[in-house]
Amino acid sequence: MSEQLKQQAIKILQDNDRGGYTVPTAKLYPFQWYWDSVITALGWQTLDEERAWEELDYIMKGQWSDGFIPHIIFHQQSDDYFPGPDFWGSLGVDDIPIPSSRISQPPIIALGYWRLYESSPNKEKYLPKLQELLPKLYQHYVWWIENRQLNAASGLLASIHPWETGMDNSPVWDAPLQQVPAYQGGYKRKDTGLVDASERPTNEQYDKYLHIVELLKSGSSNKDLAQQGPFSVYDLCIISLFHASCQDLLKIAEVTGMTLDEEQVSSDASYTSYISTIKDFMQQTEENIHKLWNDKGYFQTWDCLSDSPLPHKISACFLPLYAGLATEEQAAKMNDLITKGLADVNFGIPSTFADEEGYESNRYWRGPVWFHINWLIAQGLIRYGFINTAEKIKQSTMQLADKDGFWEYYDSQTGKGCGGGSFSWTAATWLVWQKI
Ligand code: 2M8
Repeated sequence: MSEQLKQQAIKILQDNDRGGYTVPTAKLYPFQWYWDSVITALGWQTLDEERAWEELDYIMKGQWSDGFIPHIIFHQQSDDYFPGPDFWGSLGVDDIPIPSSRISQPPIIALGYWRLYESSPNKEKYLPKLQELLPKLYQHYVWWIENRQLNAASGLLASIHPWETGMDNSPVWDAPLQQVPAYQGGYKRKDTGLVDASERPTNEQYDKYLHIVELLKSGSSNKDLAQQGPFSVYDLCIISLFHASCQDLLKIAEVTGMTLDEEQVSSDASYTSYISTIKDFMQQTEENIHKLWNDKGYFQTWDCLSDSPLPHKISACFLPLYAGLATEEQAAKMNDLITKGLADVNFGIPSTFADEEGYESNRYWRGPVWFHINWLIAQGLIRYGFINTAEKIKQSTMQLADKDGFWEYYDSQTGKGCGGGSFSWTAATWLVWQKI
């Protein structure tokens, strides 16, 4: 381990700390992002446990009363980012505790709390906190099930915006985005003033992203958008991380004594319905995820509106490994594909595999390497016993930081750091990964 890199990673978290929450990077992303913050909290835990818990608590401050957790929480004002809280129509709205966006992100809050608790040397200190949090966590996961499960008992969740999937401009969204009209209002992007436009989504993509925001702002409900579109997909990042987080949620229920076995059932009816809803849903996911299996050896994304596969091989396709949703045989096939995918680029795993149409080695989610996703896939491979591939991913990813420091993402051919610099989840993932 390089002591110098470690100090650099720590300094990034400290510099991006805004007092209770961490921005992904200064200027480009000046607010709190849901899944960034959870990953960042895991990094904080390697140096300051209390600060790590606080990071997650700041996400929970943004939770709406119906359980929804937004993908951006605008704790403070900043003119550096577009679209801000005014564009999302969330300023001064009664039901929105802190101005925020109106879509969510990979729902990993329970995963975050569980991992902090699991590795804490001060478990007795944090147990009451988990007890207090549990109802709100349940509510969040049940919100997803109630609002995004299109067909009863499908066990699959629809995502209604590319931003929600976290993999904004992945080529897998090119086809479904064709059905989305362009936003007609005027606006000025801020991101391309800060990062080279060749590393960011195109203006045409932004026009479509904003059209969906406009629909949400003018009253379309999450449920309606999931059912009717214009964009509704089964994204494997959301589905897998939801499932993994529910496994952790049940562990939290277990340690807090709130699992509600038969004898407790009568004493707390609301918990009972939460737990059974979540457990039933998880069981359905375990069965129906296999409908997304592609005979080329991986899980594929699905367009819910045209009811057809979106077969791009992207990093998300391999996240069912992290959630333990694959069979042993499927895991072995995915291990082969990952091994090949690693060989096709100089640094990897890339967000989009190099043999896929639309692959671009330096453009955001179309081919660059992202630390946190690679860490999750490596953990998944370890779960299935593919230790060597996991180690290869680690080496191939970690050397990017040796080469170029902590960037948002890295060109999968040249290894050059791209997007925002001094990036929180990259530094955090490095801190966590170098320890294991
Ligand atoms: C990127 O997305 C935001 C919109 O949410 C943007 O480009 O403005 C994505 O990489 C997303 O996954 C990430 O959470 C966010 C902040 O790092 O940036």
